[in-house]
Amino acid sequence: MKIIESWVRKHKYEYNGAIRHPFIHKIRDATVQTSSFKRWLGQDYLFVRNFIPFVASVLIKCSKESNNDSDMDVILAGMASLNDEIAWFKKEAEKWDVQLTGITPQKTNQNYSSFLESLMQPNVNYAVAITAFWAIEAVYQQSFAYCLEDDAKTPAELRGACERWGNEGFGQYCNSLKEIAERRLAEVSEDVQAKAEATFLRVLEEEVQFWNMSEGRLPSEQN
Ligand code: HMH
Repeated sequence: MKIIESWVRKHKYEYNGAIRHPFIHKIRDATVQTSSFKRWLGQDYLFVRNFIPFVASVLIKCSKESNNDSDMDVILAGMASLNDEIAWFKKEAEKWDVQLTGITPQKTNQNYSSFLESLMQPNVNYAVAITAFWAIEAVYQQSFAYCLEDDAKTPAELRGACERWGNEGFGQYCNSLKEIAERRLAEVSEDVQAKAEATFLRVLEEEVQFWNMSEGRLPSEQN
């Protein structure tokens, strides 16, 4: 079995915790509070602004270490979609009357950004960074695709957000990231593999905290 696949199985509980969070369930059954969605929107805009330099750092690692040209094309496409994402956030924020300028990142968001920054260091192995990149995108893809299933009651005004990450093209992009990660993980030492596994788990934890924050829970109330 492939490495990431085996981790997803091994850590099924943690993985499901991230992709089937109460916040997502509430979007799916139309019980999410507007204030939670708006909080998520503003904070996620800030998150994405910090995610962009992280992706740039993965692109740099790729250019230095990758033995496959198409890896860079996939990451570059990811960068391009972040450009669209920023534009989407600005438009969506206007629709919901959410102020994006001067918005303060919450503690949970800051913690996630610090973690991303630690992964941007040049000494972090490309295999570890690309695993994190895949996991971050995959959690959103799986979460929002769940809100678009036939039996989902996701309200019309939230469908745009769900389609942004839950669409099939984004799913294919996540699969491409996963394939890159699988290929690189197969080539590194067990020590680096262990680091990548720990990083995967950390991403799941950060994602859960992020959903918690969106629901208005304080860090002390989490878990
Ligand atoms: C918190 N995780 C968070 N925000 C996002 N936009 C993504 C993942 C996917 O890009």
